[in-house]
Amino acid sequence: MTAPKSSGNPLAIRGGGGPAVPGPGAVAALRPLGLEQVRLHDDGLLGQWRRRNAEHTLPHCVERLEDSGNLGNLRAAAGESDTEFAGMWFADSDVYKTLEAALWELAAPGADPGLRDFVDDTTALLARAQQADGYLNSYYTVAEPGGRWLQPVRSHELYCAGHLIQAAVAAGRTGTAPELVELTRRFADLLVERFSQVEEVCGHPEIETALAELYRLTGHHPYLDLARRFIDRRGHGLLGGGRFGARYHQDHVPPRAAEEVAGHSVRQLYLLAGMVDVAVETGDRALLEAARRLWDDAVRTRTYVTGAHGSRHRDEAYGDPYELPPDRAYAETCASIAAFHVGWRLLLATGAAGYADEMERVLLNAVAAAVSEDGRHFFYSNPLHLRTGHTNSGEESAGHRLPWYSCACCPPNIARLMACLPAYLATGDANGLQLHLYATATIEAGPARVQVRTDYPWQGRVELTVTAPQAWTLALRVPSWCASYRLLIDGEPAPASVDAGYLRLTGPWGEGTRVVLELGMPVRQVRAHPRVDAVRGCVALARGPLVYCLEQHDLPEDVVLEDVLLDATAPLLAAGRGKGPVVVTASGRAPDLTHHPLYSTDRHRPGATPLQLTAVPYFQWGNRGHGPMRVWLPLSGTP
Ligand code: FUB
Ligand code: ZN
Repeated sequence: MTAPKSSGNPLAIRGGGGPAVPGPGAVAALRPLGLEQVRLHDDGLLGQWRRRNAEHTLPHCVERLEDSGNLGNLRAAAGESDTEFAGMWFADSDVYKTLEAALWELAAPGADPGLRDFVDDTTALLARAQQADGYLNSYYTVAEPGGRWLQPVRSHELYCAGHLIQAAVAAGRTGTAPELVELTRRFADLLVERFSQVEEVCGHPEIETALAELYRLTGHHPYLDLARRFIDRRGHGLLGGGRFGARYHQDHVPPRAAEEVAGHSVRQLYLLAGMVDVAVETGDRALLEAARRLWDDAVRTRTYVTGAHGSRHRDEAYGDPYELPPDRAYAETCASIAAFHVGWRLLLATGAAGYADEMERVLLNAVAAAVSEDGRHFFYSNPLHLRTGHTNSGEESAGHRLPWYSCACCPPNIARLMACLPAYLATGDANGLQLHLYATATIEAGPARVQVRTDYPWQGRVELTVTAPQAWTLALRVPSWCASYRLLIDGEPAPASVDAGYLRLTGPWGEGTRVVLELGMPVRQVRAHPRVDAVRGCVALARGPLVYCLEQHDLPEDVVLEDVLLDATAPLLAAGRGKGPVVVTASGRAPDLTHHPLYSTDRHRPGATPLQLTAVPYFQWGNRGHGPMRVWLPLSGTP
């Protein structure tokens, strides 16, 4: 078989950078720095997560791809084995996400050389599994040959292609595995040929953002045109409703006209990512505004305090406005990751700090909670309350993190996000540098060098050593949760005011100017909008960007977690950390409600025995054994 040549790339591949890098002609407020410019050190929380991902999560995913049959599927597609197709019909996407993670990871200093073998072997396997015309999908090669492109609602063919493209973009940007870029382009060219004029879309968005990224990498315009077409074809009923209905697939209203997020939350958020990418590359203000409007709607009415999206188990969907039950929260890990991706894109497009606030919230709470401390166990759904007596420990409502899932979309998604974490810390332009996420890191941005040292998010002190040209501006995000802060320059208090979420400090910069930002982090009682009925009369404890929770583990054995009431007026203290996390102590009480009738006219009175409560960061729950947990705490005095 001879493969047709790729349509050719009129421009050289634009290497460098990390994920979602706007092209040279894009209308974007900020420019990413890229992995090669940001070094995340291992001695902070984010650095530790990145390392744990490299040493545990990513190797675990690689092993699971073999054990679960994903790689076997591709071998069968290559005609090298006759094993039956294993797993979900979109199992190839797990391979692509893991491949993407490995490619980002290989850009890190000291990366495990074994990853290179995985990349090379998998790339070679994909090349063998690819069909002569560029088509690549093991399910429709092995399990349903002849079914190609026949089931756009269900098939996930373009979804899988999208993840392949994202892996190839990582290969291109890190200068690794050019063969992967080449074979992916042959498939992408086939998509352009097949779908440019045929009015079809995929049931699961993903191809839109992927094609826009491939355009950014290659400069090949048909990829961007097709991405835009896929967005504009949505909302016209092309998917035909089907079992799940048009809203599930965001096919009920054109994305440009939509006022509310709807349907399957991961699909909605991947679509939003594509909308922003296409908008900035084409200068399409209306499309960008539509994406901002939908995002605003999600954040205003359908986002958990942990930053997670999508409350309904049924259809893995967004609920109605304010439908945010903590115990039945679906809050899929992939939706949290997608929310982070959308936040990043909107931040780049607009420069507005609120998007970075959301990135931080979802990363440090919802995404972080989805991985165990050992990096090898994962949540798929992320409840904010695991009830005493929780019995449904199936995959969609697991009471503890599982090593893998029959639908394993989340673990490799975590791996690919964590592998390129450094790329999200900062942005830069000719005039300066904007620091969005705080972590111990070294950043080289053109003529400037910034060394960041911090114990964030445990402490609010961020120390920077800056070497920069005289006319240069350092922008430091002051998170929206922060009510008071202090700035010191070379040891002297410096006046500073926040401009649209950032402190903007312009030189003169001497060699090694020392800047210290102290973000006040008192413990806060956070209340939900009263329409979030499920948590009326409750507060969530938060400190800095972290949301806290109570675990049964920290209560006396005879106290039932659901009986605990927090004293509304008692002081909330952050307790020192030693080697562990900063915990929050509070006082409360726990009337024994075991025999309280399910319904009665009595108002139960809080018991008299005071109780010392210890709350731990939500992201750490479930790491000291299995047991009940809750974020939203009823206040004493509230029936
Ligand atoms: O359909 C592919 C992935 O599987 C979705 O993004 C997840 O929600 C899960 O359903
Ligand atoms: Zn998932």
